[in-house]
Amino acid sequence: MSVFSKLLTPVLQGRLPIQGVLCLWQMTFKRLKSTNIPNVSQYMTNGISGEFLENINQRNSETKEKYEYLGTDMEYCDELDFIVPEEKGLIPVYRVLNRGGKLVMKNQDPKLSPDVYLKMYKDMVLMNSIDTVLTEAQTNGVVSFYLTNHGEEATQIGSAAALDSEDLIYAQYREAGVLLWRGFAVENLMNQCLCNNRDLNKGRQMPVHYGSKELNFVTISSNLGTQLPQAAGSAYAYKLANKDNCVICYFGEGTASEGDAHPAFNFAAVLNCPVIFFCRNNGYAISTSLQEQYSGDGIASRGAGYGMISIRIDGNDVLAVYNAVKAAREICLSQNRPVLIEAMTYRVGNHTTLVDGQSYRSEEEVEDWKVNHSPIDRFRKYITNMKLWDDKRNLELNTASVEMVNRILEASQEHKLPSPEAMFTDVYDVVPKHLEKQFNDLKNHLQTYPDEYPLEKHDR
Ligand SMILES: Cc1ncc(C[n+]2csc(CCOP(=O)(O)OP(=O)(O)O)c2C)c(N)n1
Ligand SMILES: [Mg+2]
Repeated sequence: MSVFSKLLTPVLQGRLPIQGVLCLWQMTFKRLKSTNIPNVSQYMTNGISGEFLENINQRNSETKEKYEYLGTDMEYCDELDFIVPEEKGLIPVYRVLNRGGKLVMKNQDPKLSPDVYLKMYKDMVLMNSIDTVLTEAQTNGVVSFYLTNHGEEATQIGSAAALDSEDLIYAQYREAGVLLWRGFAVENLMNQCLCNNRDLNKGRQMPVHYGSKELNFVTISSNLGTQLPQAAGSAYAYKLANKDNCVICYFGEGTASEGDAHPAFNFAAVLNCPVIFFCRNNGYAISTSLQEQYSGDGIASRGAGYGMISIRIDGNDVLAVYNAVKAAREICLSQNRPVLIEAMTYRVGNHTTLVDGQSYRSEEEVEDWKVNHSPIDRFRKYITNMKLWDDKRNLELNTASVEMVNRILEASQEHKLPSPEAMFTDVYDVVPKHLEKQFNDLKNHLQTYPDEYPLEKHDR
């Protein structure tokens, strides 16, 4: 029996006055309005006419009734409308240059000076040369460990170029190009990888764990994700101090699955912190592919859930990276809020020198990215079209760059390793008793067994 019949039968039988019908009608209508979806379905199955429902929906939208909830106003909807992520479509990828290195939209041209374009290109080539030389050095036993940035040069150089030198950087480990852009000497980089006595970390870190106080680059931690909440905290401190600078935090898409990512995103958004979360989505977390890592639309889609302005960009297009970070920086500082950038790129090299082989991906896939999607090649085409570059200069740069890196590597090998004492200093203002004891034990041990250790290679 429909609602109409239920109400009208008692009236026709004289058991209920017409005022009672109106009262019941109002109650029914009110209930439908306030409880929306489940009741609509329920009444539908009880046989309410389509016209009746249309009237209710129309009335609801006319009155624009809101679900007021503790300071927020939400719209009602009268359809059982689940959010189905795949129906929303994938977030598009912002680009400036197409694969052929041509500007797609004139109004997206950042119009940087020729000097900046040339520095961008040269730093990308330099990064590539350092990777090539140090990978070989690891094979030859000169360094204990290394990891390359091959294929991801544009994410690093494009983002670094868009920042102010006083902006604070938290990196993961695959962002050495950011340091190079800031002026970190190749010597510093080599000394760190060789852990010698010129290493700014005094040999107390694994290779590639660079850091530079002078260049506002916080020393890398191996533990994935630690940089994320630290970056949110630093950005909060910057905001409280009214600094005109933001923080940028780099991380891989695999690291976005670490527990630390959640508090970082949430604190940054809730406390309105000026931090750019820059995710390098390079397709893999060691051997784990994207399909095995997440089932949603990548990392950019997560931003909205936290209330963060977000964008997905072509990480192999250095100008797209530049424009996105430049704009993100402005949003951070003018609106005091975090921005999430997901840069789509591809890790061409092995995860590290410890993880050899490509059993988790095909050689064809790697080759395709290397040959057809190279960020360096794309930008070279662009600057060549602009008549800033040519093949001859390119050959000279590549040769000179590898030679220079090799020279610096050789010179770095001349330096001694830090003294054993360096393990015990610098952490505490005054060396605590237990460390002092350990140091004395070590000294005695080395004096007793001097031939067992290559002490001549260390500072005294
Ligand atoms: C807390 C923690 N868990 C696991 C590891 C081991 N680990 C080192 S790198 C890595 C993959 C990270 O992938 P991603 O964040 O995508 O960065 P990518 O290497 O691709 O640049 C893992 C699991 C670690 N270092 N720290
Ligand atoms: Mg990754």
